[in-house]
Amino acid sequence: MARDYGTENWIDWCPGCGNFGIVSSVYRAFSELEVEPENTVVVSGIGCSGKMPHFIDVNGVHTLHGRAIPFATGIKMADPKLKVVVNGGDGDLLGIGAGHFVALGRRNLDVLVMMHDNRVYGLTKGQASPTLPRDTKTKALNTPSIQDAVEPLALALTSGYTHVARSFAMDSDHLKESIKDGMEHEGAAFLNILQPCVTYNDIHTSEYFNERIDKLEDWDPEDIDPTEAMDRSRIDEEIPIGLFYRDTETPTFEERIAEQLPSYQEKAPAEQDIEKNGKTILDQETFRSKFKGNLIRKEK
Ligand SMILES: Cc1ncc(C[n+]2csc(CCOP(=O)(O)OP(=O)(O)O)c2C)c(N)n1
Ligand code: SF4
Ligand SMILES: [Mg+2]
Repeated sequence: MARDYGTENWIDWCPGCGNFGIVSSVYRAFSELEVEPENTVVVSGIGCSGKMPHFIDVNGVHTLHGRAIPFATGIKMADPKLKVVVNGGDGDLLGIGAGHFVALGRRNLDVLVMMHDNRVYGLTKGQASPTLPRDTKTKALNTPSIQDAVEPLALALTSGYTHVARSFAMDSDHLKESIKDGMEHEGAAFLNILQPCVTYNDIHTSEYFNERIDKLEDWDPEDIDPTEAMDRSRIDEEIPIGLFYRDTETPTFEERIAEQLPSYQEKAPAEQDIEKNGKTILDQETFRSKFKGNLIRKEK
């Protein structure tokens, strides 16, 4: 059941925050997909969005600001059978972490990136994030922002992500389905989630998004090129949401490695003994017995 994916940790987001919509949609998506907690890892950076792993009962790593994607890359490459999901803020992924965001697309590594896009730095009290449009004055700013915004979907499409979608934190059914689609895709998947920050963003509120959102209809995400997807995803008077682009032909990074190193898919690095100068210094059995206590999920 969806609630089985919750934890006992106190959720300290502000009442009404869009992050509640995101975490509850994750529970529903994981439940419907029957996600195996022991084979799933949620990786986050720092921000209000970065707290996600504490509230989802699968493996989790709360890393450094901007560095969720490098951690996720290491985890996935060490053990390709794991399902790896990144939860990051717009500042985390497109400010300090922008280079890593681009690199993941170029590699087409099988990781789902969910971006909590509230257009502000929520945790540090509302500064302008890279997705805040120029000339916008949210309540924590003294004067309107003088920087242009990055369009996350356009960047994902030009970086090489093979699954590119947008959803809305307050539309749980749409978001749950978008998360499921992203999890099922094999390759780098990007899901931009429009998320109200009720405390610091008084411009891009739930009402603002509800008035403008337009769900994609009659659109085949597989029968187009990235430029067409970019045109269709552009935010104008209306904000289109849905799956804009999917490419199942481009090889994943795991496949590219296996082509050069056939043993990679037979025995992943995480399944190998640790050796030094040809001698085993830590075998798998000893290694796993040391961590056994951490691998048992609490009875609910
Ligand atoms: C290296 C580093 N630089 C800056 C910070 C301070 N910091 C913490 S969270 C954050 C921004 C959070 O904004 P965002 O990523 O959009 O997440 P949100 O809180 O909005 O979910 C910043 C600048 C930090 N923790 N580490
Ligand atoms: S500051 Fe904004 S993003 Fe952070 S918990 Fe509060 S409402 Fe949510
Ligand atoms: Mg943010």
